[in-house]
Amino acid sequence: MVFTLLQRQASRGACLLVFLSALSIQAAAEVCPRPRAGSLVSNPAELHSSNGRLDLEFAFRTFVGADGLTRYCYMYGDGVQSPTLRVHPGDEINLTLRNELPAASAGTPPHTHGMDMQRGCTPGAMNSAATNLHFHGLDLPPTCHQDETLHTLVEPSDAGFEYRITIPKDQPPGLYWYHPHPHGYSEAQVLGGASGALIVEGIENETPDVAGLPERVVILRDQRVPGLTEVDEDNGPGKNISINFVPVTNPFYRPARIVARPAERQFWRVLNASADSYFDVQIRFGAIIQDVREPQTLELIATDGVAAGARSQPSHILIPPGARAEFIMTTPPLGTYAQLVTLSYDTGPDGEATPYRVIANITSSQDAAEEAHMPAPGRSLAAGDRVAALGRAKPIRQRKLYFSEIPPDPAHPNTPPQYFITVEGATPAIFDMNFKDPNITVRAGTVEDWIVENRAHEAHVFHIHQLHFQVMERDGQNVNEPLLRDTVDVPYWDGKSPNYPSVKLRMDFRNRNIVGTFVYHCHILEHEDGGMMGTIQVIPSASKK
Ligand SMILES: [Cu+2]
Repeated sequence: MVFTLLQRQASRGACLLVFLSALSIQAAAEVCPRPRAGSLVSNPAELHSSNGRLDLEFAFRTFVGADGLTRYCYMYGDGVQSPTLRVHPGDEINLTLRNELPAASAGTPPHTHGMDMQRGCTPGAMNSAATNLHFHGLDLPPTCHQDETLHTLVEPSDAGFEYRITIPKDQPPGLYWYHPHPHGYSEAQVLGGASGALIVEGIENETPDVAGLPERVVILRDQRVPGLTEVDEDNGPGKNISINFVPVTNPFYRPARIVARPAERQFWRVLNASADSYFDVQIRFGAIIQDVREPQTLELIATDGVAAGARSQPSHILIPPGARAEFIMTTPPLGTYAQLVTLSYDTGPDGEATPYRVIANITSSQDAAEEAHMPAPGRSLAAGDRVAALGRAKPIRQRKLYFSEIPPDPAHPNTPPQYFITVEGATPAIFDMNFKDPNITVRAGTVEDWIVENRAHEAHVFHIHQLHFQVMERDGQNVNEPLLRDTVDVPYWDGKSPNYPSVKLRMDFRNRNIVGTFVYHCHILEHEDGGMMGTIQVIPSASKK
C-alpha cells in the first residue's frame, strides 16, 4: 500500500499541503496504523487553511490490532491520520465527517429524519457505532453543524455529516483539539486514538518570545493495557501511553525517541488527548544515561490555547486529560542525556494508577532534521489582557457544584461506581440524555463564580464547552492564576479533611454569541460516560448588542 506523507514547509507559505514523499509499507490493510515502540517522534501531518478556508473530509474508522485493542482514527485521504488543522482567526472550516464504523449490530433502527440537513441533528438511539465531533476550547455556538454534542449523532453512512465552523476573529491564538463526544462511548473512541490538534495561528503576535523558534506539536494519548481489566489497571500500571502515536507500554516502557539540534530553544505545544490519564510533564537532563534526573525549567507560554497573563517558569506542568500546555524548552547540549518524563500523579484511593514514566529520550545532534519554525511576529498584541479583564470582571452570582461517586456494591465489586456532578441543593443523578430542564441557566453577557468541590476519593477534572474560565482560588486560598483554562484538575478528598478540595472559577459568559444549551463534565471520559456531566443553558442577553 502506498500512501502520501504530508509535512509543513519550513517557511510557511500559503500552501495547503506539501507533497513530501511516498513510502511503501509492508503491513497492508491495517487501518489506523501506529508506529512501533521506540520510534522517532515527528510532528503530526498538517492541513493549512488557504484564503480563509479549510475544506476537508475525515473518514472515521476502526480496527482491532494484534494486541486485541480497538483503535479509532480520523483518516484524511489515503494515509494521513488525525492531522493537525492549522487555521487563522476568522477562517472557515468545512469538515465532512464520514462515519465508516460497522453499523451497530442489534436493536438500532435505521435513522431517517426526512430533511437531509437535519440528519444527525436529532438524536437517534445511542449506540457504539455513533460518533460526533467536539472542537475543544473553541468559542463556537453550541448549534448543530457547529460545536454541539448533546443532540448531534453521526451514524454510519456514505453521505457524511458536515461541520461548518468559523473561527471567531477574537479566538485566542493557541492549541485546541478535536475529538468525539458521543455520551457513553467517548472513552472508547478517544482511548482508541480518535483525536487531533487544532492550532489557531498567531500566538507569536501575543508572545514574541516564541517567534522564529522551532515548533514541536506533542500529542499524548492513552490506551488500555492489553489483557488487563479496569480494576487491574486501577491497582497496577494504569493505562499505557503514547506520544504522537509512538507507544510507551507496559511492562518495558521503551521510550520514544526525539532527536533535536543541541542547546536550542524550542516551542513545544503539548496536548493531553488521553481519555483518562494525567500527564505531569517534566524535562530532565543528566550526564549519564542511567542518571537523567535534573529537572529543567520550562517557560509556560499558554494554557488551554490562551497566552498567559504573566510568565512562569515551572519545573513540571500538570496537564489533566483534555488540557494543553505550550512552553519553551531548551534541548540538551551535545553529550548531555535528556528525557521527557511524566511524574507520578496521585489520583486518590479510588483513582487509576498514574506512575512515573519516561515518555521519550531526547538526543541532541548537529544533524537533526530541522523543525518548522514559528513565524516572525506581525502586529503586536498584549498577551494577558483578556486574563486581566476577566479577573477584574464583577461576578453577578456564585454557585457551588460538586463531584461525588457511589462506590460499587461490595457484592458486585466489578460493577463501576456511579459518577455525579451536582449543583449544590439538587439530588445527585447521573446525566440523562433525555433531560428536560438544564441543570444551570445563565444569561449571556455575565460573569459568575463557580466553586467546584471534589467530594470523591479520586481526582476529577472539570471541563466546560464553548468558553474559558480563570482559577481564582484553590481550597479557599486566593491564587488568581494569570491563566485562562477550559479544563482544570480538582484533587481528591482524603475522607478526613474538614473541607473538600475545591477550585473557585470565574466563568466567562460575556460572549454574546455563545447562547444555547451545552455541557460541563469531568474530562476523565470514563467518568463522563458514566454520568458525570451536567447541562447549562445560556439565554440571550436582555440588552441588545
Ligand atoms: Cu472524573
